Amino acid sequence: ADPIRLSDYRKPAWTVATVELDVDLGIDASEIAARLTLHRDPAQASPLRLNGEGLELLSISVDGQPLAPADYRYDGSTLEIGAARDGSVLETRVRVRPAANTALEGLYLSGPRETGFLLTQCEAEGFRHITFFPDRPDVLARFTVTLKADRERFPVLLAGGNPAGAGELPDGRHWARFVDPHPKPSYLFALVAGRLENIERDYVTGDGRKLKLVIWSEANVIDRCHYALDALERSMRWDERTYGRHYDLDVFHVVATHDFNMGAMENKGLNIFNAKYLLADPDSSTDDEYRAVEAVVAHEYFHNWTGNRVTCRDWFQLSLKEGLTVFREQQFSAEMNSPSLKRIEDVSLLRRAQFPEDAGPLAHPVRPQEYREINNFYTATVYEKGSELVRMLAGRLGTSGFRRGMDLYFERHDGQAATIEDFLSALGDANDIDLTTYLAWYAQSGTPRLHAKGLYDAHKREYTLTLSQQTHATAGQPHKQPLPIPVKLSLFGYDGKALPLHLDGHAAETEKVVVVDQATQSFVFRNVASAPVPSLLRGFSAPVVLECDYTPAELALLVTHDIDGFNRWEAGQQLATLAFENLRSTGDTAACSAWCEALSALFHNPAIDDALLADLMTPPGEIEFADRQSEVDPAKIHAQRQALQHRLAQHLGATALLDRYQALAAHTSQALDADSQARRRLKRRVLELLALLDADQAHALAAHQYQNAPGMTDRLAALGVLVRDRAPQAAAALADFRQRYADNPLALDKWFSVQAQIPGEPALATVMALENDASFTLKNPNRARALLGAFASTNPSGFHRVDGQGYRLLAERLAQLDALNPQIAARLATAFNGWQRLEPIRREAARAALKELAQREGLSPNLSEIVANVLQ
Ligand code: B3K
Ligand code: ZN
Repeated sequence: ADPIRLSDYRKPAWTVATVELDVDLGIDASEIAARLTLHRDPAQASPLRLNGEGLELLSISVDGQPLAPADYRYDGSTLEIGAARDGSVLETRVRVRPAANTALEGLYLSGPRETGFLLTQCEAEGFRHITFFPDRPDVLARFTVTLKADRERFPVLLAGGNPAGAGELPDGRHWARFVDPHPKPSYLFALVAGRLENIERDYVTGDGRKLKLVIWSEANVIDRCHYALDALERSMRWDERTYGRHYDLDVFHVVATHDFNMGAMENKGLNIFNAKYLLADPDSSTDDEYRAVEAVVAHEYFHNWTGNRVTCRDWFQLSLKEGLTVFREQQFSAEMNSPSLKRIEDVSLLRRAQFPEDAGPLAHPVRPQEYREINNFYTATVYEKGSELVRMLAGRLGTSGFRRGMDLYFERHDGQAATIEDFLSALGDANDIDLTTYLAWYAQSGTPRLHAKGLYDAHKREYTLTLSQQTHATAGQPHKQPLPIPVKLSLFGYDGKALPLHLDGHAAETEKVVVVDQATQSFVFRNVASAPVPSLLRGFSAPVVLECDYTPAELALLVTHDIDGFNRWEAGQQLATLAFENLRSTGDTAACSAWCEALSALFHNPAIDDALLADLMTPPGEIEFADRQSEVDPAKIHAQRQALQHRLAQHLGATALLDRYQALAAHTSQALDADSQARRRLKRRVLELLALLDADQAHALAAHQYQNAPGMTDRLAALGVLVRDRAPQAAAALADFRQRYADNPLALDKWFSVQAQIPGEPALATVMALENDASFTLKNPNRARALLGAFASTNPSGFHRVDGQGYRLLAERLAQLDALNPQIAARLATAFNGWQRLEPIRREAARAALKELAQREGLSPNLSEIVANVLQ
């Protein structure tokens, strides 16, 4: 089939004012009766065409008249009806099969058929698997949903909107009705039915609406939902305080499921969460997972305004809701936790996940021009780079200007399906600024490289900074334009003090933003007493790769003297990268020594935060290092990165590391406050470094830490060290973990992942053995990701075997998985991205495995699109 193109967008020829759904629920078969009131755009002549994917049509009528087979045509994906007029009422009845739905899109069963519950996932195009509808986001309709089911089997019946009645039916059945007063696109529809428990809390919005917040889960995990409920309340207050946005229904339902294709879903009034991002307790969740729960709860809640009240005109605009909502979540999490640590985490994610995407055959603009399978475009580019674009806009406008712009955006587009242009116009108009130049960021793929060169003229006391930008060609975009790149900068003197900046007569802050919007631009700073060290792109002010020929001493100065945590970390990353590259190319150790010395000074500096120190002592990951090379040998990169860390460990010394470990280990609290989390983070890093110097001692400490851990963070950190090192104590710890969490699938996922991450040669045999574990199944997305995703996407030295067996294993599993769940198969297949830059032997092996996969019969459109794109 041809791709769908943004340039082909047409307004819908038919819209739907109201939908009444009557759903008769059953595990094997459910019946959906739909009554749509239709409107026709008088300017368009097309007949009524509705989406409907694989539906068993039981009856159909228009304006009360049953249709004869000759009156309509249904080919399994489109229903065409000649007889419909403006104002017509269409009634259909269809049957769907939830228990047989392994794709987890549409209406499906979570859990075993005897005890599991029914739920839906509609974004992006799942609603068409439930009933006939113009399943596109610019058709906004009022939904009334009535659910009917056996009371004993389905005691809880939920749908989006406000509760509007419930009651008994004959034969032990019951019903419940929900009316959503807010018109919404079909992708935000949801229902849930089954045996579920709940916890709830009253909430009064800032504008006086009294409502209930209710979290639902299966009985055995309901005790682990309290943290999410607190996080939800914090998110709601924050959105009121920060953006003046209040919740708008009488109830907010959140449901946890173990069977979910993604993290969570913002269905109006009925969010559905992958249990991984909702459940949290100290015994089975790490500190990182607690923060992830808070972040995802906030993200989905924030969608109520950025996504639901203002939705997207078409799926090309996906970043309008996703980039913006990720940005809002990042602001929230920064306020709830440490801003520097949050920024470090987000920039690391961008570099690990988005930069490689933007550098290879899967590169696409934040607003793609075309797609075949929309589910393949829920990418790091749309989400994370999209968020960076919003951050640049927000930075340009300042806090109050951005708020003014957001207010205008909501005022203009509430209840509408909007575009990126609408967003930029609202932000710009509210501030009398033309932001249209930023549209180029949405249209152009590839990560710009920003080259910086400084020249100091001692005689004139002038410092000239020349910044040039260049973006490499990407698939379909041979020629790139310069983009507006905001560069936040400071100049440091050699005494480590930030200098006042005199630029174009303006004085005299020590930090300033210059915008580079040409290929090359120079900025002249006057009155500079001595040659400065520039600190560029502070706070990561634009999603670019900075290339600046720093000397090791200059970077060390920034690591040592910058007071901003993020910038200090960033300088450390650059210094570690320089150290890494010099060691491998020329063997020159100067940068490595500068890195070790700067970190050693910080290690002994009591003023620095433990968590920041832990991050500072972590060099960029193997994927980030690989991203900078043209002939990648993942085994070598692993070894070289280990060697770099070994030098750091040596420099710090076993005694200092051991002392620090013991001091940190003296705190045994499992509290979640920032200091306790920070200590655990540093303790783990120190133990990992110690393991490079004195394995026996570190393993003994890890075994002890494993046995005595008060919570999952310490337990998993210790297990990780033992397993990755294949320490003699690993087997016992793994057996203990396996048994301890036999009934906790989320914890068991970690047991799979930690073993799939064993570096190098042994990983493959481990993964293959784990596939035979009784609890392994390809049917559960979390489990498949925990084993195969961890292996293929987070363990480069294990996956990229020189014999190609990693590639063949993945290809084989992708084909199997594809038959069950195409979305998950397509997502895991992106692990092949970057194969073109592998060294020749691996490259050929990867190509062969991909080619063989591409040629298999019957691949889903999802998987074929990724495989074809990655191969090109
Ligand atoms: N909007 C959903 C993602 C839906 C993915 C569909 N394949 C979750 C989120 O971004 O909040
Ligand atoms: Zn989202």
